[in-house]
Amino acid sequence: MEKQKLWWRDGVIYQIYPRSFADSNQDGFGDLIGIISHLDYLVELGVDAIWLSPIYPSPDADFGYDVSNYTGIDPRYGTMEDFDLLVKSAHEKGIRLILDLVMNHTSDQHPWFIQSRSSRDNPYHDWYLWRDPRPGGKPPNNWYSIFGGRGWEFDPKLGQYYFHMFDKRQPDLNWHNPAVRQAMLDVYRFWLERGVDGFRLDVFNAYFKHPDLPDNPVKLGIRGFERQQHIYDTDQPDLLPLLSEIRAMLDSYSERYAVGETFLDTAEKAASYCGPRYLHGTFNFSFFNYFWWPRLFLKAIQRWEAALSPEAWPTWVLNNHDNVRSASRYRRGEDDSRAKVAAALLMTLRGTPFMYYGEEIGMRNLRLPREKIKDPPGKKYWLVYRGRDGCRGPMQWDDTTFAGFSQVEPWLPAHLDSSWRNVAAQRSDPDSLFNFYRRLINLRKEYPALREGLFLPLNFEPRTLLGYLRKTNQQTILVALNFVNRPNRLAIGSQLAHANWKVLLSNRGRLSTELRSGLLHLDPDEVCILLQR
Ligand code: TEU
Repeated sequence: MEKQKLWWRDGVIYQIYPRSFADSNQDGFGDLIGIISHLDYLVELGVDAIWLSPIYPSPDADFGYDVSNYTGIDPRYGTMEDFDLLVKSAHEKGIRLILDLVMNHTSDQHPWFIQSRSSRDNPYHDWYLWRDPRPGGKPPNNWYSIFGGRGWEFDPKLGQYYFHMFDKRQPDLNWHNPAVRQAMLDVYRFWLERGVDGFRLDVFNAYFKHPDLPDNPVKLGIRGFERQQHIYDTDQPDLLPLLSEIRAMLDSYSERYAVGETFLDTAEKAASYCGPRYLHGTFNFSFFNYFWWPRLFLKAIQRWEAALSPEAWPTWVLNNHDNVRSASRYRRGEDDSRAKVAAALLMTLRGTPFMYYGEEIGMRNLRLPREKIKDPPGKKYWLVYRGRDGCRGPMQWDDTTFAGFSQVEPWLPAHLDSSWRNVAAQRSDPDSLFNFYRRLINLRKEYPALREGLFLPLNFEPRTLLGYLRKTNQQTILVALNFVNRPNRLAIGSQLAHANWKVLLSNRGRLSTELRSGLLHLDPDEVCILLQR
């Protein structure tokens, strides 16, 4: 019998970068009413939940990932009434809502930090990681910021340094202080009580630092941050009890969810925080690191599957707001064939697929001249690294001047290809990437094997294609993905060859298939999904 459906396990989750999704009040920023007005679009696409990047008040040192009030809405996104309306409207349409909690650090403009730096004996002083200089005025230890430079910033008034893993305007909290822990758990409650269904935990495994703040051991690497083993500034043992406490709180409500962004992730590390006692899901970003090479994808899939305990549930991601968009990573130019193969991979693996706005129409990265760069690491390192703005461009709804995102100049420019790469155009084209994503999502809904089935690879050192089964006791689905732009064939073995197969989906118009030779012949860049009858 089919298991009862669970939205976060069986559904598809769609990340929205709110400032770039839809601008309802024509100020160049996306907003909550903009999202509400496109909920029907998300229903049409077939997603089950949306995750919003931070919508709290923020001075924008890191575009919302520097929070100055955890229980407010930034006026540029709207009001708390708008938020309540979003929760209600989304729920009415069967869409769950996930908020992004950024709790490793606050903004330096947060009242807690303003108090904290006002004097050494202020009650908030110990809410952050303040330390005296080492002899000679040197920083307290050798830690770096991942955004570049030393992780310690000196405050001349206090004569002390504070630690920041990210920008210096994002001071790290002292999670060993029970008041900090309590304040943060209260934030969870606040949003749970407003009807929020889940949370994405920003860099959760960096919350705790070793209480003695020892120097990290050094290793080979290019930049300071990469020249260290991060054994004292991340992944401390105090984290697990906290995750259990968060989980227990979530479990005291119905069907609430948490997915953690694993900082400096490996499959094994992400897996160690995922399961019934800890988080429902964690991110393993291995797909971000690869060229279009099936062998590496298969290795990453097997490593992630092997690392997770049997009770833990995988997540899969091709895109987020920190990385070059997959449509740009996998192919230059405007052909979407590979984007379709990638989409089919994402939607047919065992685990929850996470999509990122615009992925469904194959949005490409923006290319920005230096003076238009907004992202802090991009501004700092523009010669070698242009930052993350490229994947945060305005959503491309139609072919009007600002891509239907806004009627005024948006905060980042609309992509030049929006005159023809947009939702309106793809909606009316049956062969578009958008309609392909819809068909894939529908297949997931329709066939339990695609949601629950085991993942069984059919080829083990694949150079040009991936083939695998998704299999439950009742149902077998075969997925074949041709990674190259030429005809190809997958050897499937005699047992499968003699079964009776029905074509569920093909991007090459295939209607039937002849497998008795033991080979599945594939067209260039073909996605072929078959059901055993
Ligand atoms: O990202 C953490 C993180 O690991 C990234 O900063 C990554 O190192 C960087 O993007 C290089 O690609 C989270 C958020 O996703 C990111 O947007 C925030 O800037 C960061 O935390 C700080 O909150």
